[in-house]
Amino acid sequence: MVNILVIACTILLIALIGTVIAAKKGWLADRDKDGIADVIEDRVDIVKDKIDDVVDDVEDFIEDKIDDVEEFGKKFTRKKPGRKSKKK
Ligand SMILES: [Ca+2]
Repeated sequence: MVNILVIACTILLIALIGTVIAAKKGWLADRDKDGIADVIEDRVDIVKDKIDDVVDDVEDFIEDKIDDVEEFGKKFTRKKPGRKSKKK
């Protein structure tokens, strides 16, 4: 199992280096001339968008949970009405 992962990573790395070299050499289109081929940048943008969506969902979920916990905490820490806090 680990071998498959290592091989997959190696292939990806070689492919990445290959496209970077190809972009540098001008074999692949590179709009902004940063050495990263457009093909890769477009892919990365798509992946980033997907990650952003997932992160937003997770953040919403966590915020909901924090609200729940705060509501839960308030029930226990709520001061009785009319009682003032002691002065130091
Ligand atoms: Ca580029």
